[in-house]
Amino acid sequence: MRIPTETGFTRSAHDARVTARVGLWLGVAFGVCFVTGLLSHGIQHPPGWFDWPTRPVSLYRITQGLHVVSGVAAIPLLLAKLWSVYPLLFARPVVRSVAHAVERGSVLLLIGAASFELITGLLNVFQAYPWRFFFPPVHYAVGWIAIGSMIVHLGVKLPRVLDGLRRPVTDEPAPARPGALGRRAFLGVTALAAGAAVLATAGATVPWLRRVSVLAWTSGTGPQGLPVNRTAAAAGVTADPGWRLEVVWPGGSRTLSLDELAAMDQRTAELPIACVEGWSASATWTGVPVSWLLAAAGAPAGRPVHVESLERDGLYARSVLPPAHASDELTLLALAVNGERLSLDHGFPARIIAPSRPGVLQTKWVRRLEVK
Ligand SMILES: Nc1nc2c(c(=O)[nH]1)N[C@H]1C(S)=C(S)[C@@H](COP(=O)(O)O)O[C@H]1N2
Ligand SMILES: [Mo]
Repeated sequence: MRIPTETGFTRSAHDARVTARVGLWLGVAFGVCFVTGLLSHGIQHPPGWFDWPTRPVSLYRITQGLHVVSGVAAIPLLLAKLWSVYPLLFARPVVRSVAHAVERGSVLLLIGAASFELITGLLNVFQAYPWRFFFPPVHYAVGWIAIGSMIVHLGVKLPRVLDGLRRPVTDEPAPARPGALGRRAFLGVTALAAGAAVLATAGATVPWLRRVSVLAWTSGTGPQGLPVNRTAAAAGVTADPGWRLEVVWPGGSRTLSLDELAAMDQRTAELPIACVEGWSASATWTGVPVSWLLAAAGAPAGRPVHVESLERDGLYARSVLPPAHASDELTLLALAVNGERLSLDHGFPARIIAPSRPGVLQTKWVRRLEVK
């Protein structure tokens, strides 16, 4: 099947074989991005049936790394896809039938939603928030619109997609104009651009790529060899010599000073901070496993634990450790990182650091643990 010739749209990049292949790559990138995004959302707002494992310790680092990398790869793929079909987008008449109108509408929605997701996501990687809405719920909702309209689009175009994929790209006609990109060259350039975009950002989460990742500045270093996401000054937190940790459970409570915590059995573990914004970094953390701490205090085990920060009203001043994380011995109330007492910016006097968790849930400046 050929793309209608009424548009004069038959050559090179503007060809069903090319469109189908770029579309397939884009579909895979979107699929990976959507599933890993759902996971990240589920971990941060877990429905009752959802349990996220605590092992391997880097599981969230990997899924969120895939989310960012697949989203970044999708940007050049979406541009190539639009380039490949754009004469069709302006084909006349605009509406031929009800079915055609629905199909056109779903394409518009898909382009709008996909562009919105990729642009806001990319800005988020650079920690830029030049908008007034709260990013996560909007990014999440529009993700559903993008995937929904993509599935409609794929359903409608399936015969043409399959036909395009079945036909080889190699039987090329002579170029329409001297120097015009042939089909294979166009696909090659598209793949290269996607690869370059990935390399430019993946260093934010893959340490050995850091040197080639020009855009991955966040992952570099900070105090104690680790980036700081929100400083103590930004959070309005100061060091308090009279600090005591409150531990509360149904029917009891205890407070512990920093000296008392430091005198308890400690555990040291290599654990990553994996920020939802895409950077991640591993460090060696030392502290009291939350499960040991609760047992020593006499609090019940196997329940969710609510964590509260000294920070008063920040978005990430609170988190909940689900039972699996609360009972994992690698979930630490950390007092030290990389062999030094925590600096104020990394959460002094104590912070949560747990395996396979988004950075937003690794609460700094802990003031209170409440077993529910
Ligand atoms: N109380 C509090 N804890 C917090 C945050 C915050 O804003 N407030 N930011 C979180 C985020 S988004 C990340 S990625 C990690 C980063 O930890 P770091 O600054 O020690 O690297 O801390 C988390 N803990
Ligand atoms: Mo983060």
